[in-house]
Amino acid sequence: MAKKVIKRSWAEPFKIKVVEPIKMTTREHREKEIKIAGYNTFLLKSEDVYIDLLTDSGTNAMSDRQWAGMMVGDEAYAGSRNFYHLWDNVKKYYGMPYFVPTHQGRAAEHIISKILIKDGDFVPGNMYFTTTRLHQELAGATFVDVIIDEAHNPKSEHPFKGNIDLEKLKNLIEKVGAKKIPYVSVAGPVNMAGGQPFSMENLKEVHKLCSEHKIKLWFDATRATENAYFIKEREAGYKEKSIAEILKEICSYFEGIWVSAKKDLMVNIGGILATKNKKVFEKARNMVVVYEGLHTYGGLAGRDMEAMAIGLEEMVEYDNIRARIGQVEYFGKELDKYGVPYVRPIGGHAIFLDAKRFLSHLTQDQFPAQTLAAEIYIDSGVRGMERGIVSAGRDPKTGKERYPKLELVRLTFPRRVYTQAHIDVAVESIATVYQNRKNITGLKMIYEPEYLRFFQGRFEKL
Ligand code: PM9
Repeated sequence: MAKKVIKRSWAEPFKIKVVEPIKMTTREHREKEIKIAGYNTFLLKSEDVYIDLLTDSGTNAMSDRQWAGMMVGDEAYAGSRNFYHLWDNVKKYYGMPYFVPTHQGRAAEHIISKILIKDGDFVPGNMYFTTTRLHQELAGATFVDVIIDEAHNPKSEHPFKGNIDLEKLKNLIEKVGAKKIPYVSVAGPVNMAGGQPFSMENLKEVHKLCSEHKIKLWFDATRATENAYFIKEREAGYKEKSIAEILKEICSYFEGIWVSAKKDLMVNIGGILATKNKKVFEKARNMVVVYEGLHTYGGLAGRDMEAMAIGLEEMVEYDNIRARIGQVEYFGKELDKYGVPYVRPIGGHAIFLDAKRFLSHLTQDQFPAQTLAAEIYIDSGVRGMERGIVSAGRDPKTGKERYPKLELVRLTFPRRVYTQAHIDVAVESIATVYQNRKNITGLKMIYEPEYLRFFQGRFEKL
């Protein structure tokens, strides 16, 4: 008898018009290349990579509308019409009246950190992000992690692991005083926690507490539509709301946002700094001409701003986000068949392998996640990224290693780029490495740059 249909599958809401060939290399070649790259997947040449799950940053496939937009770039030095299109959409989708474009997210982080932070300040946040914390520290602040404890536990199934722990935040306010806290830095979903969202309920509570102490909230809205998707799926009262409505409500609790447009907006380059505060905006508009370019292009070409403007319209389409997060879910569920440990629940943009459990025979000083990312590359040419002790770096005051609880390898999905067949190949490779895990030895660091060492650090096999 024929199998009974019990569910209807979803599919991507697009078809493929342009393709870019990729090539499979031999294991021997990959062993040589990863050694040359100092066992750092950031230092590989992309032509030696088969399936590139390093990041979803600037690696997304633009739509035909976005490519058409590139052709109507107005490359005037000042007052490009694409800037005004982008500004209109920043107001429409984030609800922020004032806006400065930047060449990417960290440029916006640099500017806003310099404007808001004074030497000796404290910036609480829902787990650190590498570039965000660095700019906060370089501006003179100490970052304080106030995320809920569950976020540091890869096995916890808490649906909103991006939530802020109100007690931790209250304690910090009591300890250092509200005047020493220029803003609370909120990201969602939280990248380093495994793409985990915060809930609207938690955001409202944080906003209430901060309002009582006259502390502002600033939002890293880099993947905000994914947070909005999880609120729609998991939080009571939001099922019938659109992604655009939820995003607007989230932003309403913030004084301002910064965005790496290379993610949600599905462009190759771009950043956004937007706010409701006119004074902050005026300072940002003045600083952008020092570091980025005139305030109507901020280090971007007119065509880039047009692709961003159109990306803002596409990023809130439910079917797009459903398909994107659906890919990550599919990947996780396939890994379950082989018992591969990864951060639960499945997050927004990536699967984060739990390297501490995967390579439980290695100590954290032997860089398990760095080792695992290299081993997966050697096995199949699939490229992921370390998100553990190397990414966490050293405490800037003591110079000591930070030893994060999470020691992860991130396998990230560029939007609209790979198919289910690519996922199957990646899963089989990870499962193969898992089955051979006992034979894997760790690494030692032989070159350590001062800032963001995960990008350029080099390692040798122990
Ligand atoms: N994120 C990512 O791969 C690219 C650089 S770090 C490997 O996840 C957040 C939440 C990000 C982010 C970049 C930035 C910086 C800010 N916030 O890369 O400078 O995930 O555009 O943005 C990366 P830019």
